[in-house]
Amino acid sequence: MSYYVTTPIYYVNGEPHLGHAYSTIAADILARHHRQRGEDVFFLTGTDEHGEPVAQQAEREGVTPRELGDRLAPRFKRMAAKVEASNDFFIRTTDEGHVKRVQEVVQRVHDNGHVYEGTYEGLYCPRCADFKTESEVAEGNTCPIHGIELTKEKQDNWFFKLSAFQEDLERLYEERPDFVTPDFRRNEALSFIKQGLRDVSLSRPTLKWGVPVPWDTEQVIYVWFDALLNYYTALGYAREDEDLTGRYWPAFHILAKDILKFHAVYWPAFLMAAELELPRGMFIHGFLLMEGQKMSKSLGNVLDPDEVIEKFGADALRYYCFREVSFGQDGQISPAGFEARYDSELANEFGNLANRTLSMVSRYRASVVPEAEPDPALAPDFEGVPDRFNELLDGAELSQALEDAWKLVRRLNRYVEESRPWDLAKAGPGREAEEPALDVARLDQVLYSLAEGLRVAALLLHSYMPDTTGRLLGALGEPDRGLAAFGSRGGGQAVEKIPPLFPKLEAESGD
Ligand code: ME8
Repeated sequence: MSYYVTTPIYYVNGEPHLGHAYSTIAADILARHHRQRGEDVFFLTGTDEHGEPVAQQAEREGVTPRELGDRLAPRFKRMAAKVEASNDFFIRTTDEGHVKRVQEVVQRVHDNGHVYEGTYEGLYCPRCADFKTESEVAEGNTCPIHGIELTKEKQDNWFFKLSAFQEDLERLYEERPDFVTPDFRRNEALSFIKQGLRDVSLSRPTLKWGVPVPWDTEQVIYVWFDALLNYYTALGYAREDEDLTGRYWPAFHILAKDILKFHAVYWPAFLMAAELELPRGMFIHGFLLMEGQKMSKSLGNVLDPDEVIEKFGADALRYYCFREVSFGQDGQISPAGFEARYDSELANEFGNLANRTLSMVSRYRASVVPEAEPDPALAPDFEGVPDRFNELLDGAELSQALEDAWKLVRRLNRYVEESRPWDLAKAGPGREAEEPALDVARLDQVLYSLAEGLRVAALLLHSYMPDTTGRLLGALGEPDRGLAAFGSRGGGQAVEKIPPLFPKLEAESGD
């Protein structure tokens, strides 16, 4: 079975920030999770380098758009690596392979009779590269996303007959209720469709920066069609020796609500027009907010992923984002919030559990997990967990799945307190500490159950925190990475003690 997951491709009009990292991490968790399930996975991310959002920024900086892309694309590539993204390819829309394939598909849409020439007049946001419909315009003719004044623009160009796909789109939404998730986003997209679709520009005059329209050298392809097609084009040239399209297409898309319309309305219609298979689905997440506002380059209130990673580590960042903000909703993040969860959840709950378990097995059982039956007091908490976890991640419910895994971490900590292995291991009256414990069988069972529970939890958390859980699984003598049921592995493995997974943060001076 194959699984193909994508992030939006980010505009190279500013430095990457935590908002971009967020979508990339989300897609990475899904990619890693599906690999854990033994699937053949392809994970794509990259940069969107054409169109006005980039051309205007280049002009402001006094460089060419290509120079701007060449400077910033590597920054986005580096950000992906820094957050431990396991992407299989990094696409740049200036890649020759992309440009060629975009032209092929657009030509096909033209040849299939879905393109005509006309004039467009409307309110335009150059940051969104989007003409706004009446319902999308905020007070004072401003862009609701960027807060800037919209300009009245009139253009002669090529049009895509979006309106002709109205019924097909309505049918798609009816037949595939999970095409767009979560539900409230699906409803939003569907009501946009039901309001009545207008045709959209497929091209712009050539003085703009983009991919030439194959049948008209005066025009370049509108940046949104160029950009959306990245999901398709990449598979054609990501590997020199293999066209991956048949192997991976169609994709599952991760994106935020700002670009819902393009993905949930334009994109499926365009694919229908090109006679290509539609996406397997898409999950629309919310915004990370800082001090109540969307974190964004244009608003300037951004957190730099490098700084956050420097302080907390990439795994902690990956954890925090999906724990603090329910995936799908908007949510506040803050450095103080990071710190609080790092301390109380990662260092205290998870880190200590790992540390205690490894220490007790090494102290009381000479570093070998004892052979024993799983404790019936603990087993019900693990019942059906991997299946439910898979189901949640099938629906990209990243926060809910994480919550399920975390419940086990908390349960295991309570289990340590309830079963008090240190008492079980204590020498009885008149006995030496080295002598067998009072209840050898019970201590074996507790230590086995703890090590086994920790193994199961670490495997669940592996897609979220690959580095720390990888180290922990290594210390537990677990070579496999597939999800496992509680009790599915016996004892007998040698364990190792390791340094704290989440060392306590150094107190900052002045605190
Ligand atoms: O729109 N919170 O690029 P873009 C959460 N090139 N996610 C955020 C975020 C925030 N504060 N800020 C950014 C474009 N994002 C187009 C996309 S796709 C074919 C073309 C993430 O650089 C989120 O995924 O403006 C959002 O949809 C995307 O970055 C927009 O990135």
